[in-house]
Amino acid sequence: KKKDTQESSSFDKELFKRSVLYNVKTLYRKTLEEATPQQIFQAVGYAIKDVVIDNWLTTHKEYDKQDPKTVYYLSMEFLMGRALGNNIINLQAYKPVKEAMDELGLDLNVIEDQEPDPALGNGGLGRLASCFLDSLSTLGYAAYGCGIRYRYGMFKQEIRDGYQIEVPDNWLVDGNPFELRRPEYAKEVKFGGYVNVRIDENGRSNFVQEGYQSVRAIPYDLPIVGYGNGIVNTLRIWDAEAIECFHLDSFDKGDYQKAVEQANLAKNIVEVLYPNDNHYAGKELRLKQQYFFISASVQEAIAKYMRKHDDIRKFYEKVTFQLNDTHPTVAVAELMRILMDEYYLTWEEAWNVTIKTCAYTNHTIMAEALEKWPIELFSRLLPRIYQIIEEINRRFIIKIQEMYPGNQEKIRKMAIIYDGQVKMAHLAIAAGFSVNGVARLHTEILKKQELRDFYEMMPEKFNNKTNGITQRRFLLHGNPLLADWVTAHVGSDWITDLPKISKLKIYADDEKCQQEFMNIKYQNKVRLAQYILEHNGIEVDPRSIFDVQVKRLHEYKRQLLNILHVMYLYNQLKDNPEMEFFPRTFIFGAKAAAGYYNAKMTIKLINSVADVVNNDPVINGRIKVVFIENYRVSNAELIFAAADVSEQISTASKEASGTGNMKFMLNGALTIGTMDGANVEIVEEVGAENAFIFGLSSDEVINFENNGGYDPTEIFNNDPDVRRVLMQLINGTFAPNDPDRFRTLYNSLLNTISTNKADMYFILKDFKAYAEAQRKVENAYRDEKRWARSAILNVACSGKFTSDRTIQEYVDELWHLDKVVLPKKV
Ligand code: 26W
Repeated sequence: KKKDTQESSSFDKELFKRSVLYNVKTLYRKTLEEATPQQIFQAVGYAIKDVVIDNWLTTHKEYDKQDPKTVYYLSMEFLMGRALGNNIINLQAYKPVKEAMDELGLDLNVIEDQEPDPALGNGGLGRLASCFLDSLSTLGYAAYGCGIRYRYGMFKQEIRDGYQIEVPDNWLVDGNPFELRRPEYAKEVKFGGYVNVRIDENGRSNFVQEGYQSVRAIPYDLPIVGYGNGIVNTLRIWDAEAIECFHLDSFDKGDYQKAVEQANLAKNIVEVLYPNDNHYAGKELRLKQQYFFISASVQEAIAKYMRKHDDIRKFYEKVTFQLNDTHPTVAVAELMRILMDEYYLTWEEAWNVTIKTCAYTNHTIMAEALEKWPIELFSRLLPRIYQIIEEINRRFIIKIQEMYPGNQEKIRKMAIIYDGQVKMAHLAIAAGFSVNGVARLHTEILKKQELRDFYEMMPEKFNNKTNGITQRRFLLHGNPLLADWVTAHVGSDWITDLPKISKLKIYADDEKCQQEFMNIKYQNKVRLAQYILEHNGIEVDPRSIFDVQVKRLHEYKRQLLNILHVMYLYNQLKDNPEMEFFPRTFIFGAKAAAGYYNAKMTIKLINSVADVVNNDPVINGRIKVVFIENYRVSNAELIFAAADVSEQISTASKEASGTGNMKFMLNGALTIGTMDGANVEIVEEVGAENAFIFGLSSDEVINFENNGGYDPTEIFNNDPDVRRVLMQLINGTFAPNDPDRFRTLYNSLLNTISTNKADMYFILKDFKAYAEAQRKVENAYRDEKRWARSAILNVACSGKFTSDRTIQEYVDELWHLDKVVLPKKV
């Protein structure tokens, strides 16, 4: 009955083995026995790349022939995670490769573990971009991801004495076997100087930038392998190099100075990813990064188009630029610039192309994430781009006035340039054909609240695209036991057609299936327990409930609510050691932005609670708290597979979508969460009886925010359980040597000096409802059959949340790409 998850393929195992041995020899002058694990990884990586390269060539030959419309997914972040395992999976070659490794006496898991995680992103937005690329290739659409080849990605997190320490992530030290340097496509990107009008040889007056500094952008291409279809798209990330302008004869002081400055500019630009998630810092270097990769990407997209077409006015028929949040929004002005200054289109012609080419995705409503650049900085760094944005703004304001004559308020709220600032979201909305949110609730909030004025003026632009995730990485690769089990029951169609997984529903009540499912979950918990023992030195019981919250650390995500609840449980058990209590392991994983004090103190609090609770003989192991160091894509795969409970407890209205919630669901964890982001749609699919929903609704939150009426001190005064937990933040229970350590967290909840800022995220307001939902979790888990049934139903109902569905919606409604099919190999 059992059918294998991985279909057999034409993969030549013997050739592959020889290729690995050959690579070890030619790269390192070593035999397999002498090579280090890292060297073996490199050799295997190059051998896989050899296979991928052929498909990559074929794909692009076919693109050349068929000339399909192409999407450029423009993003400051791509959180790709390791490539080796994923490429092998998508080549449908996992089995033969594993056999080949076995025959060479190598362990594929160990080899995969040698690869550093390419962590060129912060969290949700960057990982979404990577899932989208996987789906685009798998569905057979022509696409480029365009981004930055940061020398240092997301910092490596070390926990010392319970505190987060940021360590540089030098991910390229050993080289990246999958990347291809493409100097032949280098582009020049100009900064600073001033704009001049020049009459050219044809008598045309022309805007030119003079007195600028420039850098050379060099693309590195990474293959994006489609699942089982031979399609390979490209993630193109740009490196910066100095443009040498040393002329020995004109070696005067000015030139020397300029040369050194240009060299520094190049070195700095791609040095490091800004580790801020949902927080705008307004750093000049960040704007340089944005224009750098956008200018290079737009130049190349146009050059590529012009190699095959002659009318630039029809650019939009073959190209879409999807802007991943506002970070790449200078693309609209850069496109206008090239069309007008280099192709001599009129403003109207250029605008017609731009507005049909660009589309914007909004990923957050957090006010502090909005990008607003000071005019002074913007115009100094990008003088010509600023001029163009001024003109876009001037014309946009005329439009506003036409629609709302005499209404100054509208202009104040909607102008692109106002109050000395360039507002990137307003530019993106005005200059594109689409504005989309990333979950149904989020899009509704955009339309009714955050972007209401824009929605009223241009309702046709607004649409929703609920996020998704790739099941290839987060089930097939991350959870092979469950993947095989699913395939054994419903066949392997789910790998490229996730809704087919709903066929599992008929097994939800089958006791044998329930047992098999729980057994697989148990084995995955053993695997994670092993990881935790190795990395944290903490022993956890795989029979306990694995209750997991992994995501960026942010106040709105409310890790603080979670740990306060752990403290509350601890108090209960201390008071009443004999009470019924099902053992629970609370697992956290999160990076905090380096300058985010409350977030960092929350990490310290979690670790401090862990120290006390894990070692209290009265608790006797019934509660364990684990903070997993350096949460990232590679250990995420282990964590999702092992989770029983998925914590999705953001303040309603704040989490645009969430995508971790979907990864947990796919792996059969039950959600405890608020009606926020995509949780709403998850519950809609699986049924409220198979999740634990609690807390304020987004309407209630927004109502409190707009009209006041919430006072956390009231709860503090009237609820002894809450009061006790809060007092423990300032009485040294978890910081005996420094009782004031968590005072700031305490103040964030109660500070009465500025009442409207006290407990902004409604932690106390939701506390009791959360505790109640957690009691329901415990009771539900005691009934193993009922739990297994719910867990299987979560897997079975996860079909909607594949990024394949999301991408198909983008294609059908916004991008209108042509499907590419490769000719059959003979
Ligand atoms: C300018 C600083 C900055 C940096 C990153 C502002 C905003 C961001 C991102 C847009 C934040 C982000 O990652 N948002 C997340 O996007 C995911 C994918 O759509 C959603 O699932 C998350 O809910 C949302 O927080």
